[in-house]
Formats: sequence, C-alpha cells, structure tokens
Amino acid sequence: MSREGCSEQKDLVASFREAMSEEGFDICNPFRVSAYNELVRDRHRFNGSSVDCLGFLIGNTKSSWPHFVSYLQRVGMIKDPVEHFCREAVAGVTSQKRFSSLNPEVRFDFDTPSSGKFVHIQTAGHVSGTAYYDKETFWSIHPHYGVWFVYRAVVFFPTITYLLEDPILPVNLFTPEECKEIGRLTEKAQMERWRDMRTRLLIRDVCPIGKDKWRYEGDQLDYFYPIERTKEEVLRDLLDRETEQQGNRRDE
Ligand code: B12
Repeated sequence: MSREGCSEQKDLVASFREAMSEEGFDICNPFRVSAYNELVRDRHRFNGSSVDCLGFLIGNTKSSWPHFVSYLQRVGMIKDPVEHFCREAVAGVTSQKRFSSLNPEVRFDFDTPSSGKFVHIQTAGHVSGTAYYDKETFWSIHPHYGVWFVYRAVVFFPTITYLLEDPILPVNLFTPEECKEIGRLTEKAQMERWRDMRTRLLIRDVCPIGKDKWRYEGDQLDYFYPIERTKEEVLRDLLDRETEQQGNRRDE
C-alpha cells in the first residue's frame, strides 16, 4: 500500500465527513465494501465494482433535526419530507465537484429490494465500526448513542480502492435481559402489526445506553413516534410556528 495513497484517502475521508456533518449527518464512517459483501446475501451485495472499493456509512442522531426543520420551512408541506430531505442533503455533498468527479453511487436506507438498490445498512454500519448489529433483536447498538440514531445512506466509491486500516469491529452491548425484553416487545409489536407506536417506543426504551443524552424529544419524538400528535400535526405546528415568528420579526 502506498503511503501517499493512504494519506490522500484519509484527506478524502476528513473532507467527506466534514461536508456530511454540515448537512446534518453526524455519523459518516468509511468501510471496506468487500467486508460488507462477504457478510450479506448475494442479492444484497454491491456489484458496482470488482475491486476492493471504499464505501461510507451515513447516519444521524437527534442533532440533525434543526437541519430538517430548516429544509421543511423552505419546501413547505410535502409527502415523505424526511426522505426528500435526505435525498437533497446527501446530493448536496455528492454533487460537489471534488466528490462527483469520483463517481459516487448512493443507496438509501429506504431503497427497497425491488428497486435493485437495497443495502442492508446495519451490516454496513457493523463493518464500518459504527454500531454492533445484533441479528437476534434486529437492532444496531452504538457505544454512545445506544439505539438513538438512524442510518440514512451508503455512498459507494466504485473507482477507489480501500487503502485505510480496517475499522475495529463493534461489540454487543445489549445484556441478555435486554435482548429478552426486546424480543418480547417485538413479538407484541408484530401481533399489533407494528401499528401501536407506544409498543415501538417501549422497544427503543429498553436499552439505557445513550438514552439520557440522545433520546429524541419534543417535535422530533412526536414526529417519529406519533403518539401525542400525528406526523401531519407536528409538521403543521412547525410551519405555523415559523410563520408566526416571521410575523413577529416584521412587527419588531
Ligand atoms: C424492513 C425494515 C423494517 C421492517 C422489518 C424489520 C426486520 N428487521 O425484519 C419493519 C417495518 C417491521 C421495521 C420496523 C422498524 N424499523 Co426498520 N428497517 C427495515 C429495513 C428497511 C430493512 C431491514 C431488513 O429487511 N432486515 C431483514 C434482513 C435483511 O436482515 P437479516 O435477517 O439480519 O439478514 C442480514 C444480516 O444477517 C446480514 N448478515 C449475515 N451474516 C452476518 C454476520 C454479521 C457479523 C453481520 C453484521 C451481518 C450479517 O446478511 C443479511 C442481509 O443480506 C432497515 C433499513 C435497511 N435498508 O437495512 C430498517 C431498520 C432496520 N429499521 C430501523 C428502525 C429504527 C425501525 C423502527 C424502530 C422504526 C420505528 N419508528 O418504530 C421499527 C421497529 C424495529 C424493531 N426491530 O423493533 C433502523 C434500525 C436502527 C438501529 N439502531 O438498529 C433501520 C436500520 C433503518 C434506519 N434508517 O436506521 N423495519
């Protein structure tokens, strides 16, 4: 491995991370795509390249919410605003000349198997060293955020050979009791066809890691766990509040 190549790649990682963080994605970790391909089923592999290429796992914690709110205020009421926000924000980075010239390919967590672009994002999260994927509970657990984060996308750079050191693989931080409780609640949620948001929230609340600092709150909690208000109500409240603030600013 050439030392220049490796330090160049470290620069690429640093600048890609910074650009993603400016868009609200505070999780952005490189991984060896062949390590991902070795674990997943054939149909979930990334076949864009035969070489051992570089990928990035993109995600966010609750810190991204203000970025989403600004986006919403710009676009107004639309369907699936989080998906649109993610598409636009990721494209805001990958379309920058310094990255677009490297021909990145993006896959989102919501890309379905039938689209041919599905990525098992939790495996990418695992091999990037971000969070341990527990195949028993279907949850990924991060050492600081616990389960209070989401994965958004994977960006593949098919023309760039992975030259970095392999990330340290994360360890399972769930206790056997937590696994059992998550399993029990997941069965309940399945019986309810995932319709009762209170059960879904109970599942996420089982593990104490990161809860104090990273658990969603306020509008963000109500949006992702519409128990107190519907998603539409949360969006409308956010937009009404902005209109009100604009009015106040004009009156000052
Ligand atoms: C389909 C899906 C659902 C379905 C079914 C979930 C399921 N696991 O079966 C439904 C609609 C029920 C659902 C619900 C929710 N989901 Co969901 N969902 C997904 C989605 C789109 C695909 C997951 C999937 O199909 N898994 C089934 C198969 C493919 O996984 P598998 O059997 O383990 O097989 C793979 C691995 O075993 C791997 N593998 C094989 N050997 C090895 C060895 C090692 C070491 C490793 C690492 C991997 C590995 O190979 C296989 C893939 O080829 C992912 C996003 C994504 N694109 O990945 C989000 C995702 C799993 N969901 C997520 C979330 C947050 C939720 C909800 C909490 C949402 C909510 N607000 O309530 C709920 C509750 C989930 C829960 N567990 O309680 C998050 C989880 C975040 C985290 N910290 O783990 C994800 C990652 C989305 C995201 N944007 O972050 N979800």
